[in-house]
Amino acid sequence: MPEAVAFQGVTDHSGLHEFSVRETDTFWGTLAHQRLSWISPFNTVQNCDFSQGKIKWFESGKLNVSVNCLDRHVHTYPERVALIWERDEPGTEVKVTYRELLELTCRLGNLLKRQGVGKGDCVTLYLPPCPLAVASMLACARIGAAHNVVFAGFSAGALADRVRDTQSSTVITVNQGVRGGKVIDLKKTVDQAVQNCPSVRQVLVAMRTENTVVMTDRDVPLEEEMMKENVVCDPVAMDSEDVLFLLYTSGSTGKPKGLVHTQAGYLLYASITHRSVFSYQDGDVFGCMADIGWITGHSYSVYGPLCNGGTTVLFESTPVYPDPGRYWETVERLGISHFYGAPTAIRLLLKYGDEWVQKYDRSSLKTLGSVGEPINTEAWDWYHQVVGDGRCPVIDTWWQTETGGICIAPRPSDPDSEIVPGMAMRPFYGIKPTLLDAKGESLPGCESTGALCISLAWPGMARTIHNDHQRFIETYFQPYPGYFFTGDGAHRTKEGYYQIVGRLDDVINVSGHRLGTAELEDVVSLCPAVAESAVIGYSHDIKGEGVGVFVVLKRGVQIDQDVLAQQLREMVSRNIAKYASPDFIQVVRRLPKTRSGKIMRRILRKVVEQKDDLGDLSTLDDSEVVYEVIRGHQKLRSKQQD
Ligand code: 6R9
Repeated sequence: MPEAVAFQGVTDHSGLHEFSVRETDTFWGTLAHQRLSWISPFNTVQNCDFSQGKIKWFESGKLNVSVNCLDRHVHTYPERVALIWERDEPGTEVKVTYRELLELTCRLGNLLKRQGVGKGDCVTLYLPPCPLAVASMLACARIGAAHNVVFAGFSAGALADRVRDTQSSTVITVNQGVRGGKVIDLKKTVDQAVQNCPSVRQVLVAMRTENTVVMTDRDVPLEEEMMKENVVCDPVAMDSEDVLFLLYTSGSTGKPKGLVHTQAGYLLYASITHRSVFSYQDGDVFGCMADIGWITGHSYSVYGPLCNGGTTVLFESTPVYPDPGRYWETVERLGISHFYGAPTAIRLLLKYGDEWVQKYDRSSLKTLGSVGEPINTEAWDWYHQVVGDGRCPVIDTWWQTETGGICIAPRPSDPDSEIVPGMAMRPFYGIKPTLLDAKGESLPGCESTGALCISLAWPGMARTIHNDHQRFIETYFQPYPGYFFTGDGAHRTKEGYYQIVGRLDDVINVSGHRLGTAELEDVVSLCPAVAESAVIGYSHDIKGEGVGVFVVLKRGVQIDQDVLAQQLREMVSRNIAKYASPDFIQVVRRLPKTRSGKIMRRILRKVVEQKDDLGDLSTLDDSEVVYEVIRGHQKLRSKQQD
């Protein structure tokens, strides 16, 4: 790591990691000076107190994130490509230079200002990955507004919840999205959503396709109005701890959490991890396949690469459109050096065979990354051997919406240090993981398994949950006082490497997307035929986890199981998103419960995974229920196989 030069006496990777967790303020303070452009300097590095959920970095410093991501690069290399928009239609990519992206951002910033948006406001973006989406994010940052990107696969209901919770005055969308050859009516979804959102004054509509859409008084044609604006927009000086963005993610309750990230700490952490975890260098082409609607898109399609003056790919399509060679054809055509994808996509492509990969020239690739869920060794090996021809390191990166950037990954490390398949392995600089047992005792020594906590604050961590600081404290800081609790379990090997075991709470990970079981149960319970339900995640060979729904019908209700399943799937798509749609729905007479009335989801999961050992059934009110559920599940399976 070139930064190591700044720290006296530090010669190797472990020395630098030790230094970073021992002299945290010196470490992060030095990097913040080196790597960010400040309007006025900060006077304290950190001011954090986990017991109150207080996280503050670089206080009294002022800066503008869009200046760090654009202006300073425009001064040195205006014609360098900032974005490559890999549109759904192969071979139609669009390149945007730093100069062009700054102009686009300024025009949009001015347009937003003209529409009355300013510091302290929130703008919701319901957009697929595209240059206008990135420019909208940066335009918000430029004028001091917060952005709230909602994944454009979410339903009108889910979008409305997020718009209302943020009290957004403005929504930005496109007439239609295009993905996998299909046209998606995004503006229509926005129209539906904002009907119930009184805070929304205007909807800016960009044109992704040529099809016109109905425009109301509230709607503003984005391109047309933007072209009337000046290409210069003065950046607002923001405090380090002003809000940069909100991003919603699922938790243990029915209500998603709006996690809040602020300016300087987030940007520093995104950029430093982007550079050193992936050894990103000038001239490289960074291909993060995640949608901008997730934290991975925020940190590694947008903020990290742009802060580093890099070239970043915005991928609008799917891994199988028009065929399963799409990723590798894109790698060849765009000369991608860093490919950062999700295990679910790798598992899917592996099934199509090696030919789809080998058809294309992948010699531009240097590093392969994985994110979002555990990567099993079969997928890891295929990624390494077939995609990377055994010559590119595979970097399994563990992190969360809450952490802002990568916290555990095999790199950086000393040159050529070992990488163990399927493991995130090494904590990043400044990150001090701790494993705790059920009693909250820190597990000493090396080999152990427990709740993954982090014992020191780092600049990228979320600052609060929007409108609910108490929930922030209760979720992350109260379970293990003195520590940030990640919600994941982890194993530490005798070498001291970390391997993520999975969630310890009621969150399912479907194709790398988080989904709360409570959130789904709330939707299922809206169905008039349903008296009670239990939603579980179970291991699924492509999606990582599948979604299983058990329902008890109301007394006297007679409904065909297929009709019910159809109804429920529709409701889930309408109220949450398609990815949340159940893989199976099983009607049961009763659910296994403890004597105190709690549904034992753990047992249902084992039934579905066909585990012989169902664990301790002694706390069950009536263990016969379990056998009934097992018989019902076998029937359902044989029916599905027919
Ligand atoms: C970046 C992102 C976070 C949850 C996290 C964990 C799971 C992410 C992982 C991983 C095993 C990895 N997760 N990366 N599990 N190995 N490399 O995905 O953020 O959407 O907030 O999800 O995803 O369970 O707690 P987010």
